[in-house]
Amino acid sequence: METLKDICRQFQIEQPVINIDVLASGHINDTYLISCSNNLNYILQKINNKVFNNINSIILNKVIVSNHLKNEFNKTETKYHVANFIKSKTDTFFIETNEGFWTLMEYIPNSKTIERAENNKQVFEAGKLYGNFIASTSTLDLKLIKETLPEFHSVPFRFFQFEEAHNQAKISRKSKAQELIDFVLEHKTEMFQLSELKEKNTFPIRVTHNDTKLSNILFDENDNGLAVIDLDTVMPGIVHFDFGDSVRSICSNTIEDSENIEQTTINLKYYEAYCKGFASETSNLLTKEEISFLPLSAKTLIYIMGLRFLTDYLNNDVYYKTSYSTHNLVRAKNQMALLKSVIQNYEELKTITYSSFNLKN
Ligand code: GN1
Ligand code: MG
Repeated sequence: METLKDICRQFQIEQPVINIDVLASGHINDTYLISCSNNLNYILQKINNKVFNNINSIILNKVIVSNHLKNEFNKTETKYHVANFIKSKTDTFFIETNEGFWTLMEYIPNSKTIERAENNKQVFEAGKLYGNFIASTSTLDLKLIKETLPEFHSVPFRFFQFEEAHNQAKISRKSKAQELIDFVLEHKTEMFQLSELKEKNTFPIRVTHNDTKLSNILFDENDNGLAVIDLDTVMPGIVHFDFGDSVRSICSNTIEDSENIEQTTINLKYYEAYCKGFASETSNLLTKEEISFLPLSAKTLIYIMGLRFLTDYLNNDVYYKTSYSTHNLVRAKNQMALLKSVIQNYEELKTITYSSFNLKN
């Protein structure tokens, strides 16, 4: 087996590697911080080849979007950063070993990631950056971007996967999850709406990030947003995928791994800060239909993730990294608790959304 240092040596970096730290981020890929002797740092990532099998298209999507963002930022003198890919010594953007595919990227100096929001400013900045991502990629030719994980945010597809898992699940796991299973079935009709509207071409297709969690934003030490990272799931999609997934991840009062169901509620102050940040970059771009269904996207994306964690629990944990046997069940319960809170506060969410985007009710 090649060591991580051996892997790094296959990329075009001149200085020797002096330290490697594991970065505990993400449920799918493995990520490392590589420190070199001249104070230059890099991010090494092993892409999970069970989840991502069309590696060429994924890398191409990432490179095309990064280059496009770089050009847009230069044109508009935006302060945001884009992490450059370091090519391999054979001039490719990734290398392949028995264990999977590896990419190396520049580390953006003096940057930090945050797992859970600590103040309104961080949330506003995250909204602004993810809004900027939608706005900046709106000038990119959509035909260049491949759908690498088909139906990634399709509710009918995720529901079908849930049904398949349910049909073959162990009785013990099914009975532990019964309350959640009932909840999922009870809300099915409403949660299919966004996918149905997409099928009817109600919304423009845009370049979307599709994994807009808080930890995929880099901040500086004063909580200013610096960059959007983790472009693995960049695909053609609808703005709701990004907005809804952010609300799920950024505007909850707990993290998705928390067992504290009582505290798992929507934070309306954060929701407002997120909307304001997102609207500051996108309100001139989005259509009336897109804006009016943003609150529904919050419900839907929370439902999708709850469903996916539940499905993986019923499948005996084959997809997400887990640390204990009920880890996926805990995550699914957390997401469904958040969904209940969004349902209870839905009118307030709509009012905040429409006023942030200056849309008349
Ligand atoms: C996965 O691996 P990570 O953390 O970047 C998942 C996302 C989920 C997220 C939940 C390819 O992302 O869809 O929202 O976990 N990515 C994939 O934390 O399935
Ligand atoms: Mg990701």
